[in-house]
Amino acid sequence: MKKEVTLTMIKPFAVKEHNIGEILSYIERTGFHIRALKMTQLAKEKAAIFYDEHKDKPFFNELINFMSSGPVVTAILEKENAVEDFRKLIGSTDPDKAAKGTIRRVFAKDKTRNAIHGSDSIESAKKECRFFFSEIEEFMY
Ligand code: IDP
Ligand code: MG
Repeated sequence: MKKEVTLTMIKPFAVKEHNIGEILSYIERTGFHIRALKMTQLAKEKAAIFYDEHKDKPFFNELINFMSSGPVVTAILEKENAVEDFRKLIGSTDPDKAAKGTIRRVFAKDKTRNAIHGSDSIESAKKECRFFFSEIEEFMY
């Protein structure tokens, strides 16, 4: 199977709870190769662009406020079938529904503070990698 990249972001609550190391370690142990990594904080405007597809949802403002409330750690992950496998690894959006052993089941607090992001398609992954790592072109295949 062809190698793929996906974009992850450890969200502010998980950063605040000192879970960066454990989450990255889990990601590496399950076969993902970290190709780029940065810690940053999203301005509200940037968070709103990232989550533009949800702009009409009732939770949008809460989501944007939360996502800009503190630092995030974002990374490009590489693996065969990375997009689909990483979505499986993080689990359902709602941590109460996330399967045992998934990152959200272990580290999420609730639906908003659900610990981590993972791209939902190959197309989104490319777009999101470019969004955070515009300086790195070689990963954008
Ligand atoms: P995903 O992160 O699993 O792809 P999406 O539906 O794309 O889930 O939603 C983006 C983010 O918006 C979620 O990760 C979560 O933080 C937040 N979110 C989604 N649905 C709700 C909700 O019903 N209440 C509060 N926050 C939500
Ligand atoms: Mg999504």
